[in-house]
Amino acid sequence: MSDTATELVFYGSPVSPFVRKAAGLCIEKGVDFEIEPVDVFNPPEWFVEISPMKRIPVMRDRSIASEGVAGTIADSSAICAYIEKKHPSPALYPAEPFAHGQAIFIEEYADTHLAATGGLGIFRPIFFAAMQGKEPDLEKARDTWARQIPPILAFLDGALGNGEYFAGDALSIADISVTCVLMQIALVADMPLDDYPALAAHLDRMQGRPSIATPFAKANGFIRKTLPDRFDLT
Ligand SMILES: N[C@@H](CCC(=O)N[C@@H](CS)C(=O)NCC(=O)O)C(=O)O
Repeated sequence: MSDTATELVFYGSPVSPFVRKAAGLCIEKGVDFEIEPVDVFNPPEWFVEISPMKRIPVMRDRSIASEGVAGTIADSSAICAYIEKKHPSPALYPAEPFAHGQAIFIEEYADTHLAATGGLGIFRPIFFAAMQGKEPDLEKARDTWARQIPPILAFLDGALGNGEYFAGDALSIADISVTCVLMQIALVADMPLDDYPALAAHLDRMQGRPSIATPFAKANGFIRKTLPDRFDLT
């Protein structure tokens, strides 16, 4: 490791919404980081050692250790909570206790329910098929968009209500998580949100932030090489 190496490194790829979430938090805070590519489906041995769930991202804080398990944290939520403690300003977790609880819940909802539904039901059937030179499974993706995604979008739209942010009155980890995970669908398909005006407006505002736009542009550049066009799921 050279003396000038960035302190925080995320192992993974910006194609992962969870890598983009951690990257987005750092960009909002003005914290330097780098992304070191790891193919999670064909990982090197050293990565398996630091990723107990065999997932990306894993973060390393090189000020703690530059190799081995020491200094590493797996899971984007744990990574983001760590970075918040280490670099508290600007705060991306509400100080008010109830808003804090809400932010953590919305983050969890995005990372689990939305990510599993959109990832396994839309992103993977389209992009993984294309990567293998196969026809995208549009039947599955369209069924997911038509039947499983609407209640999730309706919940998120209702959670926003008339508010600008998901929790409290400022940007938080909840806004970053929802946007990163939702945009995984937009990597492979058109994502009309006309029936969810609060969520559509939130997404629009969030897409204007470099914390969202910059990592997403990297993912989009990668995806477009294999999949030049997005699909219409309606
Ligand atoms: N809860 C984890 C989820 C991480 C996750 O699922 N990452 C995906 C990539 S988006 C992964 O590594 N998948 C590997 C696999 O499915 O085998 C987090 O927030 O970091």
